[in-house]
Amino acid sequence: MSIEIPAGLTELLQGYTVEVLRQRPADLVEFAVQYFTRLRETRSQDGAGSGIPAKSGGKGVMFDGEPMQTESNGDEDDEDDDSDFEPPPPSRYNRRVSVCAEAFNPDEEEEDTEPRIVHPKTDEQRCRLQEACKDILLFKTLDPEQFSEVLDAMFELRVQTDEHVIDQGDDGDNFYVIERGVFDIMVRKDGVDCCFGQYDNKGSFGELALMYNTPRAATIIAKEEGALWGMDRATFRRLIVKNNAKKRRMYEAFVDMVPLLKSLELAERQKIVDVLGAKTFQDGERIIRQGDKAECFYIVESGEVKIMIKSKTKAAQQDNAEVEITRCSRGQYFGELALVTNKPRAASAYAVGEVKCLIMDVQAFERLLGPCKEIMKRNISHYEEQLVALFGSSMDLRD
Ligand code: 1OR
Ligand code: 1OR
Repeated sequence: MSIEIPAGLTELLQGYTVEVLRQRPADLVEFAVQYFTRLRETRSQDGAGSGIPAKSGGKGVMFDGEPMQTESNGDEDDEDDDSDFEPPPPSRYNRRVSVCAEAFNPDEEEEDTEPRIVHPKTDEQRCRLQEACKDILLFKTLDPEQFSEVLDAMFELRVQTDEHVIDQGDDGDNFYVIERGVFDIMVRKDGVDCCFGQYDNKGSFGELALMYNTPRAATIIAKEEGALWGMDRATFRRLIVKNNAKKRRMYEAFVDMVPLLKSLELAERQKIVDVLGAKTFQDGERIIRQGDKAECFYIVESGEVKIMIKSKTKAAQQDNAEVEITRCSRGQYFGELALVTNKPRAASAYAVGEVKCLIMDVQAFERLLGPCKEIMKRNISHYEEQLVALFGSSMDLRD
């Protein structure tokens, strides 16, 4: 028995498949409806009856290699330009497209046609902004020119007590850096809103929806009057998302070989790379101070880190002497204990020679390293054994 494949079917499906691979829409059916509707419109415009658009050489709906523009369902006011089927003019092409249709491919060199956004600032504002941004991990791998563009594009924003800066489920508009204020992180699960953490006068949020074209993953509520710096979506994508392609090239192979992260899926490790910051410490520099509140988790990329603890003997306590308890080298992690136990830092960490660390903030740690927590807890129980061996009693490192 032979099955006859209708003329044009292969090309038709190929064209659709290619567009799906280029644009990676979230909803394949919705995308198919839009794709084939446009295809039919081209055909009727061309007066061709074959089902294969003449304009695109039989390959489907493509505009001289430009990705197809698609609009979300609810975008009623844009219906009228659906018939516009020539290569879209730059203004239309650059316009914000619907969340599910915008492609995410950090490896793709997007054309840099967006106008640079500059919000003029006084010297005083720029100082405050620089201070707020100096420890933002997402900015740590930018080159100085990109960082300066980031600062130019940011705008100041005041928030009131109980104000929702972000609502879970919304489309992403801005990324935010905290200058001051306390903000609750609320996530709705099974219809119940739960508080999963808090930003306390530092940090940043709102990157996920912009990075991955997903709805907002959490609600962020100001607990007091506060000040934020915002960055628009287009600038975030142009600078930060593009930089993520570079980060993936730089760190993916390394992160793949970190023993702690071995149990994670490839996609989970990639997400870790997306939010990692990198920082270099000079010989003798203190990375963590015993007793401090914990904000970050560290993986050693190069060099050696010395972990020191204040001795429990009376004499040593008086002169504040520290004893070395262990060292961490390439691929090893530290700074997890305080995050897992919700306690102050149990020891101090110092660079031995020049050290480069990859750093993750506590929110990303909670969000992405859940599956590795069991391994960390197992290792923490070894700390306790060593503590007993060294000092003769356990300091109760866990809750
Ligand atoms: P967004 O663009 O999705 C909400 O908007 C933001 O909240 C999100 O980016 C993050 O910047 C921030 N899960 C999801 N989003 C979180 C989380 C989080 N923490 C901060 N954000 N967690 C998992 C909760 C189940 C971690 C809680 C500590
Ligand atoms: P942290 O967040 O408490 C200090 O910040 C870090 O030093 C800690 O996480 C661990 O990652 C790391 N006891 C306490 N902290 C240790 C220990 C340790 N080893 C590494 N860290 N030990 C108990 C000895 C008194 C184990 C020694 C081998």
